Amino acid sequence: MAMDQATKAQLAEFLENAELEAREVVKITDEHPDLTLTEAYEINDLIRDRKLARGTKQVGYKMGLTSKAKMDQMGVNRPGFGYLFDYFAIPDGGEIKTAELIHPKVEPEIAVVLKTALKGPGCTIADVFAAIDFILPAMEVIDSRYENFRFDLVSVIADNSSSSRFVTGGQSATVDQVDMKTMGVVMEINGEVVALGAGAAVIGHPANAVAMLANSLAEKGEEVPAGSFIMTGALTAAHAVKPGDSVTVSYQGLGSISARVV
Ligand code: OOG
Ligand code: MG
Repeated sequence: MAMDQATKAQLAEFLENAELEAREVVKITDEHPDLTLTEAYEINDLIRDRKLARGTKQVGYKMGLTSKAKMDQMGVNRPGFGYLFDYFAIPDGGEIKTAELIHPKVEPEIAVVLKTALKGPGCTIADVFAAIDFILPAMEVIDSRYENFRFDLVSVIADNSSSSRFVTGGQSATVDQVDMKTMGVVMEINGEVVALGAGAAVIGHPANAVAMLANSLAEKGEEVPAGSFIMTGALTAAHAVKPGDSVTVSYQGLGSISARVV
C-alpha cells in the first residue's frame, strides 16, 4: 500500500532530527519494508522543505554510490542523489567536528560548479561539459544516520544519501585544463595513503554523474540551477575518521585539500 503523506512527513522529521541531534537510528525499512524509491525521494524532499523553511540555503547536490567501490562497500547496486546545504560546507584546511556528527567517514570526490542550468530528460555528457564553469577538488564527509552505516537503497535515499559535510576549495580548473576521466586522486589520513583512484571510477566519467543528476531531477520536473555545486560521488571506498586525524586529498592537476578532525 502506498505510504500516506503524514507517514512521509513523520519519517522526514525522524531522520532530520537524527541528523541535527547526531543520533543514530534504525533504518526506516525495518518498519516500512515496502517503501518505494519514489517515496524515499519524497521523504528526502520533505527534509529539504524543513530546512528551507528554517532559512537554511541549498548550495548544491551530491551524487552517491556512483562508483563500484562504493556500491560494493555499501551493498547497493545503483546511484542516487541528495542535497547539500550551507552549513555542510567546511573550508579547505578547516575542521570536521565529530561532536556534531555520529560516525563520520571521508571520501574523495571530484566536484563541478555550473555556469548554466542543466535540464533533462536527455541531458548528455556534452551538455554537462558545456555547462561546467569550473571543476573543484572535494572531500565528502558522510554520516549515515543509520546504525553502523547499514542500510538499503531506499533507506539511504530517504536519509539524504548520508550527506553531512563537505570540504572544498583549493585550486579550480576548467574542462579544457584537466581531464576529469584520467585525473588521479590520492587520499591520505595522517600521512598514510588509504585510498587512490581515477575519475573514471565514477560511472566512466564524473560528468556522466552530473548528467544522471539532471535526468533524475527531470523526473520530478526540476532542473539543476546555474551556480549549483555538484559532488559527483566517491571514487573509492569511504574511510572512518576520529578526533586527531588529519585528512588530505591530492588531485592530479588540481592541487590538494585537507581537513583536521576534532
Ligand atoms: C551513501 C552515500 C554515498 C558516495 O559518494 O558514493 C556517497 C553512503 O555510503 O553512506 O556519498
Ligand atoms: Mg559521497
